[in-house]
Amino acid sequence: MALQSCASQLVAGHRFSASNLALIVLLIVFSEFHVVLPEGCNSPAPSSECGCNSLNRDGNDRGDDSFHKEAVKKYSKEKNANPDDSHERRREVSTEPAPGKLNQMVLIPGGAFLMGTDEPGIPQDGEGPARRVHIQSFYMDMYEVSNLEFEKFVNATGYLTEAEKFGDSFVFEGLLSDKVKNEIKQAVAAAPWWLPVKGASWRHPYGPDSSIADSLEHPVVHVSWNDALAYCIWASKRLPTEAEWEYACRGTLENRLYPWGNKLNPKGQHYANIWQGEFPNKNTGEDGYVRSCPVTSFPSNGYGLYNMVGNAWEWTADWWNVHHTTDETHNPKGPESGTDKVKKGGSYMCHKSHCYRYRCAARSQNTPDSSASNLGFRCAADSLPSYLH
Ligand SMILES: *[C@@H]1O[C@H](CO)[C@@H](O)[C@H](O)[C@H]1NC(C)=O
Ligand SMILES: [Ca+2]
Ligand SMILES: [Ca+2]
Repeated sequence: MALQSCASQLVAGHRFSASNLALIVLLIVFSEFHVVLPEGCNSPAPSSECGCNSLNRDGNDRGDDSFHKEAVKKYSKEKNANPDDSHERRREVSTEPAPGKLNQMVLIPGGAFLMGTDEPGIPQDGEGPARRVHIQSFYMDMYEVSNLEFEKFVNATGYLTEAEKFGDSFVFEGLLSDKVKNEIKQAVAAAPWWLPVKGASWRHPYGPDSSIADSLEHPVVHVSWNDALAYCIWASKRLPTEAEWEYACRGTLENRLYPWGNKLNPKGQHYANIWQGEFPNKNTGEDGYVRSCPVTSFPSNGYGLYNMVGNAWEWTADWWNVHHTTDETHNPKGPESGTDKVKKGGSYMCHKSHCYRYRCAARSQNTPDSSASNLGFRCAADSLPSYLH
């Protein structure tokens, strides 16, 4: 398989010390089993790869819904309403979230739309074909889940994210201090700007010497799909399906590239937090931000949703698959099982030259236990949680 050449790329040119053995193993395992080849390994096309989908832990992909079932039990209202538990379990018992500016939802009225596109920017991602999809009314978070809201969840439940349990997470090199960078001897060869950083987590998004003190209103990052689901269940919400996410992204517009239309910068204005300049060496921050921005920044789309594209990638409920039928469907939920989950919207690292994924039809994937400095989420719900009434 072509995979082998990528595997050798992955470790080529890096020195490994004994203390890095675990990581080497992780990288090798990753390189052997990762199912989606980084761009360039299998395609002569100009690179459209941000390396975002290379950031998978080798993990024991459950490929089923066991985590979902566990989390539903652990973070459910029923469970939370039961106060006579042991101390240990009480820590897991959450109070109901308080309504705040940042956990508001909007109604997305049901309807039909064209999901995907017949003019894919990145065909191998399975952006096509365009297909007619019916969506039932649902609620969507106006904003990406912020550090502030995630901290409420962690305070209430004692939840430990997977990055904290594993002890590391992937951080974009350009955002690390020199001190942290110099301690790291390896990278993902197909995407060398991604470094596995010990101590990186949602509380320390740019490495152990960083904090969220000044970015409480920024999207929480370094959260795995499993972490995202646990949060949504705690908040009496759920993750959006990919179809719901894309329907919401389009903001009532038919068959447009972006939530606001087809022009990236209408009237010279920026509508999303992406990358300007030369990726990965120079981000001019022309849109105001070289890293994440507050979840309330930039104009909202036709449904009142902010930062659907750009800022942080957003997990969806669906398993990943690149083959879609053109059959008309109702509330599709994606494949029954898989190894990776779908993420949507691109991030502050996306540039057309390298990761043209800040479009509603664009998509990418990671294993459900993966986390990175540009990957977050927002929740959906069938009905408005009572605390938001
Ligand atoms: C979480 O708990 C800490 C420590 O008690 C507190 O300082 C912080 O304000 C709490 N965060 C939120 C969002 O409530
Ligand atoms: Ca930017
Ligand atoms: Ca986003």
